[in-house]
Amino acid sequence: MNTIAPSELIINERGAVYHVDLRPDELADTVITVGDPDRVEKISKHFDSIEVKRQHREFVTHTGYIGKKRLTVISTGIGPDNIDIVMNELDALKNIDFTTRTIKPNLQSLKIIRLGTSGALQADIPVDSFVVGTHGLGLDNLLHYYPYQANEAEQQILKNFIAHTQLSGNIQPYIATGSISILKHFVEGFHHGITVTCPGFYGPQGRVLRLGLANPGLVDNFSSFSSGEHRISNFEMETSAIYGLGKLLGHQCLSVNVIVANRIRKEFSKDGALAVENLIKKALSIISTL
Ligand code: R1P
Ligand code: URA
Repeated sequence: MNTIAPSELIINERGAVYHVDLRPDELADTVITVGDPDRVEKISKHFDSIEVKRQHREFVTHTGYIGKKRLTVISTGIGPDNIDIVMNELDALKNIDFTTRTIKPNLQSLKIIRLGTSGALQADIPVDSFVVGTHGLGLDNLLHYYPYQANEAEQQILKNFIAHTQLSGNIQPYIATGSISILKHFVEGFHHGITVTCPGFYGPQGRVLRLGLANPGLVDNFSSFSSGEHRISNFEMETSAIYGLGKLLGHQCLSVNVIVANRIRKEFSKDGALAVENLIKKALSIISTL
């Protein structure tokens, strides 16, 4: 059996995988990811008990229980590059034997739910509302480093998106679908739509401070896009990478975001902290029953 070399899977002296500094026994089967390290405590304060608290770099992890449900909440920091680290290390914790450094014969699936913040791209999705990403449409390039293949339905949306936005050359979009089985629990009180994932907050999301834009029409093109019943609801910086790697690794992933900015109405939440707290409470009431 092939063993995975210490240079490829780095395990520290605690027996924990390097970046997230977690041992296999410290990870629950249901994982909540957040971008902001300070949001981890805002979630775990709702747990009945906390058994594990770890921090290494931007990766803060708390594992504990709500009732009988064991949950891990972990911060990823900002961006798809961090998602590459977190998704691969979460999968390694579950599906690689750290003693023999071999892939386990029976692979297991994690439930991974992102609770994030995001910008709305439709006038009718107001600030402080909640959006579930039916798909992650990636303008980052992470999935291009893996043998990723969109299915036929995904390819059709992508084809229509490329035709509509005329994106080509140095931006090569990809698309992956969120977990339908988790999504069906997030219906009442949630908007649904395609979440676009951008490799930056300013230029890649059409924000102009001192620099101009290479693609000045991009945000308008997002808002006016539709493909059958699908339209783009929002953008942020992690979802497509979570959905794409989740699909390749066999995990069930869903991204749920609270809208802090509406880019069409040019509005920003008057109390973003309260909006995040409201999302956490509503999402935990669902996640604790999954
Ligand atoms: C940008 O401000 C960050 O906020 C959003 C974006 O995806 C990006 O990570 O999500 P989080 O609030 O989860 O970090
Ligand atoms: N996070 C983003 O990436 N964009 C926004 O507009 C708001 C939050």
